[in-house]
Amino acid sequence: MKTILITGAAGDVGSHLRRELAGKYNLLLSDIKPIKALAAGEKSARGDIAKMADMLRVTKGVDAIVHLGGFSVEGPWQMILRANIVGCYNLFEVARRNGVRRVLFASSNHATGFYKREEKIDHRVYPKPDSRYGVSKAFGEQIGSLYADKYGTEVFCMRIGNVTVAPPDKRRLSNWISPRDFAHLVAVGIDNPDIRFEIVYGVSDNKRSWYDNSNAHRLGYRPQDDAERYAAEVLAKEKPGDPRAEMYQGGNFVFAEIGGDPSRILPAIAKARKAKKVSKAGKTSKSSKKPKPKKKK
Ligand code: 15L
Repeated sequence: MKTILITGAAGDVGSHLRRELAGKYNLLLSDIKPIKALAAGEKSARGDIAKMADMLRVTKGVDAIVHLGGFSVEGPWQMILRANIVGCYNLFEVARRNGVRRVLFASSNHATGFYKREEKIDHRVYPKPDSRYGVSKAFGEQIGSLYADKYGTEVFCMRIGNVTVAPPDKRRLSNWISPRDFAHLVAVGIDNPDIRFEIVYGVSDNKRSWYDNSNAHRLGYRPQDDAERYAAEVLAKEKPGDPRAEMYQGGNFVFAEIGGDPSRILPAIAKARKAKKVSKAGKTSKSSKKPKPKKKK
C-alpha cells in the first residue's frame, strides 16, 4: 500500500480526504497544528511548511504528497508569502531532495478567478488570479512545472473549487466538488502512471460548471455528483451579490481591496460610464441648439 503525505491535514479539506481515503493508502498527516485522534492506517508528523528542515523530515520515505498546506483564502502579503510562496517552494524542493516522485498540488479556482462567468475555460488557459492568494496558487503551478521539466517530479495540479458536503451559494453551484469526487480525483492523481505535469479542475460534474474538465476525464476522473441537485434550495436562499463579484468566477475575491480606477479594471463599469458620457453629450448638443426666436405678438 502506498504511503501518502497530506500537508495541511488538520484543515477542512484534509479532514474530508482522511475520511474518504481511509483504507486505500497509508496516510501520513502533517500540519503546523497537532493532528488529533488518529485512525487506523494514519500517522502524524508535525511540521511548518515555511521551514525547510521540518519539511525535509516530514517528507522522508513517502510515495506521494498531497499538498493542501498553506493559507487557504485571501490574506496579508506576509502570510501568503510565508505559507504559500516559501512553503510551496520548500515542498517541491524537499520532494526532489528526498526522491518523492509525485506531488499533487492543491491549486485553486482563484488562480483563474478573473475569467468571466460566461466563459468556459480549460486547463490550457493562462492564469488570471483574482487575489494575492490566487497569485500564490498560480506560482505553485509554475514551480510545479519547473520541477517537472527540470527534475522529473510528477506534478498534478488541481484547481479546486469548493470542497463541502453541499454547495453553500449560487457561485458554488458552478465550482463545487463533493468530498467523494475530490477523493476520487486525488486517487487519479496518485495512481495514474502517466502523469508528468497536469492541470485539472477540482470540480464535480456540475451542470453550471465554468470549466471544460476534459483533461481530468482523459486521466480517468469520473465524478459522480452534480451541484444541481441542491440548486433550488440554494437559489431560494441567495441574496443579490455585489455586481462586480457576480461578473467573475472568483466572486468576492475579485473586488477585495479593489483600488485605482475601476473603469480600467471592470469592463462593465467602463461600459456604463461610456454610456453615461454619450447620453450627456447628446443632451449638450441639443441644448447648444440656438433657441428659435419667439414670434412677436
Ligand atoms: C478556495 O480556494 C478556498 O480555499 C476556499 O476556502 C473557498 O473560498 C474556495 O476557494 C471558493 O472559491 O469557494
